[in-house]
Amino acid sequence: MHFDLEATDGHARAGTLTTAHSTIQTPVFMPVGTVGSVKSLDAHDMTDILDAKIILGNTYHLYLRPGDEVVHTMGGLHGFTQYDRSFLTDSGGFQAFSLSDISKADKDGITFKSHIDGSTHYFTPEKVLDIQGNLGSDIMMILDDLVALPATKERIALSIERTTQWAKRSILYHRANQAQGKAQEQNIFAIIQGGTDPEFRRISATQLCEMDFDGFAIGGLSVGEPNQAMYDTVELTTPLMPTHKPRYLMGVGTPEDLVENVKRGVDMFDCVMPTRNARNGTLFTSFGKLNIKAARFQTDELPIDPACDCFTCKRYSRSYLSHLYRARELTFFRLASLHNLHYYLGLMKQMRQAILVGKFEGFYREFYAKRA
Ligand code: PRF
Ligand code: ZN
Repeated sequence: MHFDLEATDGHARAGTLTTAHSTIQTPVFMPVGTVGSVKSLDAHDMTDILDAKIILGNTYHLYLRPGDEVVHTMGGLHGFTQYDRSFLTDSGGFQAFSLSDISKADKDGITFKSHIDGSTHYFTPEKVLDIQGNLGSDIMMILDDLVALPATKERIALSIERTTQWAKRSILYHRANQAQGKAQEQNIFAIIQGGTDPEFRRISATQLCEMDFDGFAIGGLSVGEPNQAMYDTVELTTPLMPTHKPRYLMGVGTPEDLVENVKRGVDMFDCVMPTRNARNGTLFTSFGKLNIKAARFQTDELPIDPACDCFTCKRYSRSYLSHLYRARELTFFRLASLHNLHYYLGLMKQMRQAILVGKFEGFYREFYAKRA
């Protein structure tokens, strides 16, 4: 993997990330394809219609079903899904923690129960890299130890200590695999934890950024804390991260969150929001959110956003989409997801363009002015 930082404007950055499967211009938003599909869409939609260069998959889900061995046999995520560009896979720690009835971390890993059949499983730092090896993702995330907030200082201290220990095991294991000729095309990112406590964040960032990872993520945010606390935490963390490696803010966020965190030096994002909101009728536009459920759209001949040139807006009226939504037609999920993802990918492109020409501040003002 290669990361080329092309321009900075204030703290905002524009770069190019090259993996074995695609060239990714940053800042980038990665659509979420948890089980190997971005919900309601397929590889053709992601490539030919949306032109997404990287999508996110989940170790937790794919390990439980269909099983990483099955994916491996079918040619890894690329062969299995027929999406031939980049995949980043999350490690499973966060999903074990948020989806499992019970999950319990000890010094070596995380025990959890499957949300599918209740069976018990154990993830260690090495095990989640083996799974991601079978998945063949371009970027693998390390196992991290998460805490439910609010948490005691002692619990957060333990979380960052464990995350550092697991990071050490992860990088050793991965580099040893590579020395044996394995995982040659795979990259590995560490995940900074520490809640919203500045001191814990500093310790976690410093310890992890000393290690030889290909990139670094900021985890443990967007878990219910106030927006400003997230922004402040990102603002104090990014200056502690290496300049010439990609920075990924996990599970974030709203369009405003993307703008605020690009401004603070983040390069990569993922979030279920554009696809999840699409499915419940909330559509993102240049003038803010539009709820297709509103009665006034039943006879509205305009597209979702007259300023949008997506697949859906070029063809269909609010009236038709309102009808599909009310009739619970599956076609609605696809058309709405295509629009929302096009909006998210377009927003990132606009920010990148503004950074490249040194006009991020102007972009920022206009972004908010249009939504006022
Ligand atoms: N860790 C991992 N995955 C994540 C997170 C994290 O902290 C978050 C936090 N918003 C989303 N996804 N491994
Ligand atoms: Zn559109």
